[in-house]
Formats: sequence, structure tokens, C-alpha cells
Amino acid sequence: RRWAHNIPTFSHLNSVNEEDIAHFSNILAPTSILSTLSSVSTPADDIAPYNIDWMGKYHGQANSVLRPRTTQQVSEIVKYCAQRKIGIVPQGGNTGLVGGGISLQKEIVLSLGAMNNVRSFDPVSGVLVADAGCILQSLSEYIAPHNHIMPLDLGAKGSCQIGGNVSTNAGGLRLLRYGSLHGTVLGLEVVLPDGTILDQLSTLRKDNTGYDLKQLFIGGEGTLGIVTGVSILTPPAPQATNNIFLALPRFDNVLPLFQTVKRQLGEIMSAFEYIDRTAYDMGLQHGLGPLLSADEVGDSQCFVLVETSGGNQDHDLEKLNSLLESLLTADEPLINTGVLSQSPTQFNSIWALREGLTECVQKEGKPYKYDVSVPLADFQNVVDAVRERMISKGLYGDHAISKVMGYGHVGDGNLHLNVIAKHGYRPELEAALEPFIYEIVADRKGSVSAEHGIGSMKRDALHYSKSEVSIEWMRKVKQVFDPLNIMNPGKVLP
Ligand code: FAD
Ligand code: S2G
Ligand code: ZN
Repeated sequence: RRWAHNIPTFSHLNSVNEEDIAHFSNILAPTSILSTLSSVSTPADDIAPYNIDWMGKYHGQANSVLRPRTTQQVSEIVKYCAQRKIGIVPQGGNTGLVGGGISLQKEIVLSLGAMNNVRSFDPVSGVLVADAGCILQSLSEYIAPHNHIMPLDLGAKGSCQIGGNVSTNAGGLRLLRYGSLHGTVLGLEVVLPDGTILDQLSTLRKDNTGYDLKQLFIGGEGTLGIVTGVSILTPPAPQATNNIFLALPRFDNVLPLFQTVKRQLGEIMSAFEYIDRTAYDMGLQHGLGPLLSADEVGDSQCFVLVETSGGNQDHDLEKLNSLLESLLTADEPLINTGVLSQSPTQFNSIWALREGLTECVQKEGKPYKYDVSVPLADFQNVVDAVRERMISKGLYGDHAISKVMGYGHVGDGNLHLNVIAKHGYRPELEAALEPFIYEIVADRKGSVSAEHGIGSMKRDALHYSKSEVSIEWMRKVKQVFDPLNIMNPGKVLP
């Protein structure tokens, strides 16, 4: 059964019928149309993946999925859906973690997966123009021979699409160094909810001519239009990348460590990631690591991964070695131990331990994921408060919530609090967690969503992080772009 989530009713929308399918067949090739309706009779197994999210938490009911190949086709589909008042859920790689890409009622799913051509790449400026359906990893591989890298990196790189990255304003592991997509995206091509093609696919670094409309679609989560093309500035590949993995005796050392590392590494620091002991032990149980021996780790309470990206391997290694040296020989060492990657293999296994946690969580059970911004000093006490809460409710243990852990992007103040339900999602578990977690985040003047967006999961929690006036003006913007409310209805805005 779909996860009850006070689903809004879409009395203003119509379901897809056979006539609609016949109309879509005039726009699209047969292979671009999946539908359980009899004229197409797509096997249930082929349409199911579009109706369930990556976590297995959100279940859609779309009876039809369209996979257009061109912007023009997207435009014609949207024009028709506007006339027929059919809701549209734009879907990229379906790795989103807040239910944003899953239908709530009978909306049609418009998958960008078949729009996956690179349109241009300029190896001098680093400007890449690509169809929205290009997979992040494929784009990385496309520009690597030209000594460039994508300005974002996330564990979902093998499936997530650049159009989905833009629409969720994805953060990820490189934000600390290369900034957010609000800065690196130079232009977008968007099909608006009336079918109009808004071509702002600029490759200019500077274009200060009027309102910067593209910013609305970065993080718009498909509610204001469908991103069909992305122009993004890709940085030159660093000459030298290294990483170190540090074991800390207690969480409180993370803050002074962050200051020390920033000061000593300066501009070459490109990532500073955090893993608590529960997450670390879970990772090892599922075959990640081990990067340090058990007695080196001892009673370490948490771990930090630092990456450097610089211009000269010798220079960077010298900085890293003197950092490790100073950390280990200090009167009050901030770390128990640490390891500096000595080879690309070790470099990758250090990253694999951090990037692999999301998959491990899925193997442990069903996760309630709280991607929040809180003051760095509160990372641990927020995790502890949630664990205590579940204990006090008798909901902590293998019968209910088996693990509560924290990991995330320290440099961005972004904690990924994962609460794992060993035997699956249950309403009483969610009731114990929400709005409790949103309240403790709001008490700390944090954000209930640091990078994953709002989707349908946090639609009714938006007010914890945005004022009524802000939400009112977001509604006005939505009204201007999508007066019929056909574009990803029920997402983002309460
Ligand atoms: P989907 O899940 O398909 O869609 C996401 C949202 O965008 C939906 O609202 C959908 O309607 C909309 N959308 C998708 N494509 C378009 C389009 N072309 N036009 C308009 N709207 C569109 N996120 C982070 O920010 N940082 C991380 O470090 C991170 N790590 C992750 C690790 C793993 C293992 C997983 C599974 C997820 C992770 N995520 C992370 C979440 C997710 O990968 C990102 O939100 C990603 O940007 C979603 O891209 P997607 O193509 O899968 O989008
Ligand atoms: C990450 C993925 C989601 C999670 O790994 O940085 O964004 O909570 C997260 O595992
Ligand atoms: Zn993240």
C-alpha cells in the first residue's frame, strides 16, 4: 500500500485515458510510451520502477510513463496535458529521497531518461551543455579526457541525471570546493507548464540582463517546469587529489579539527566529511573498509574524511604529512589515529566508506532520512536526542528502530540523520519522529532540508524553515508559472 502521507486530492486533474494515449502516439514513437492501458498493455514489471522511489518508501499510481527524446516532444506533451488537465511528474534518475519524483494520484510520469545527448563541450572555458537526461557519471566520463570534472559529485552519480541534480539543487561531496549549482549552472532550457520552451541555455559566464529566471528552476523540484537542457561550468581536473581518514576520540574534537585543517590546508581542502561510530561500524559490517585496524580505532566516537585537490602532488603531500604530524604530536591530540591514502586504490576505498553508507543503510532496513542543516556543534546531540526519544518511546531495538546514526558534509553544516526501521516503515515510527525532528532542527535555527529538497515528504514541514510570507510568495510564483497546477502537483508547497 502507498505510504499514507496526507496525500492531497487532485479534483482539478484528469487521469490518462485511451484517447490521450492515442494523442501521445502522434507525438512519440511507440517505444517512448509505457502504459497499463489496454492499447499499450505495458507489463506491470516494466512500469513499476517509475512508481517506486529509490528507498522503497514512496509508491506512485501512474498508469502511463512517457519517455520523450526531444525538447519539442516535451513541449507538445505538456501543451496537451495542459489542455486535458493531466498532472505531470517529471522524473530523472529517480534517486531523489523526498518522494519528489513519484506520482501522488494519477499523474503521468514524464521521464527524461531518453534525452541523454551532450550538446557541446568547450575544453577552453569548461562549459558543458547537455540534455537533462544525461547521467552525472556519464558526463564525468565525457569530460575527463578533456581534463575537466563535474562541479558536483554524489553517491547516486551512476543513476542521477543532471536535470534532476539541477531540479533538486543537489549538493554532494564537492560543494565545499566548487559551490552550489546556483553558481555553476550558466543556463537552462525549460518547458514551462503551458508548453512554452524557455531557452535560457546561455554559455556566458556573465549575463546581467534582467531577472535571473533560471534560478527558480534550480531547486524547483519539477514544480515550475521541466528542465530539458543544462549549461554548466565544469572546473579543470585538479592535478593532485589526496585524502585522509581520521579517527577521533570524541565528537567535540570535530570543530577544532575543522578549524585546524582549514588553516593548515587552506585552498587545497576540497571535502570535509563526517561519519559517526554507528555509521562506521555499519559500513564495516557491510564490507566497506576497514581503513584502520580495530585496535587503532579503539573507542573512537567518530571519523572525518578530508580530501585535498591541488596543483602539485609534492606540495600537497607535504602539507598533508605535516598536518597529520601536528595532529598526532599535539599535547592534547585531536585524533586517535589517521591514514593518508598511499595509492588510488586506497584513495577510492576511503571515499567508498563514506559514499557507500547510503547503500548500507538500505541493507539494514527502511530508513527515515533527515537531511538537515544544523550548527556543526549540534551534529551529535541531534542524533543522540533522536535515539533517546525512540528509547523513551520503547521504539528502539531490533523490533522497531534498530539504528540511529549521523554522517554528512561537515563543511556545509549538513547532517544526514538516518533512523533505520529494521522491519519496514510503520506509521507509529514516523509519528514518533515527525515533527519532533523538525522542531529540534528549528530550535537550532537550522533547515529541515539541506540538499535533498522538499518533495512530498517535507511539504508540511516547510514552515519550520520558511516564513509564512516566504511561502505565500512561493505560491504566487507557482501561480504565475503553473496556474493549472499540473506540474508536479502536491510537491514542495503545502
Ligand atoms: P529524480 O529523483 O528523478 O527527481 C528528483 C526531483 O527532481 C523530483 O521532484 C522530480 O520531479 C524533479 N526532476 C527530475 N528531473 C527533472 C527535470 N528534468 N525537470 C524538472 N524536474 C525534474 N542528494 C544530494 O543533494 N547530495 C548527495 O550527496 C546525495 N547523495 C545521494 C546518494 C545516494 C546513494 C542516493 C540514492 C541519493 C543521493 N542524493 C543526494 C539524492 C538524489 O540523488 C539527488 O536529489 C539527485 O539530484 C536526484 O536526481 P535524479 O535525476 O535521480 O532526480
Ligand atoms: C549523502 C545521501 C542520503 C543519505 O550520502 O551525502 O546525501 O542520507 C546523502 O544517505
Ligand atoms: Zn549528502
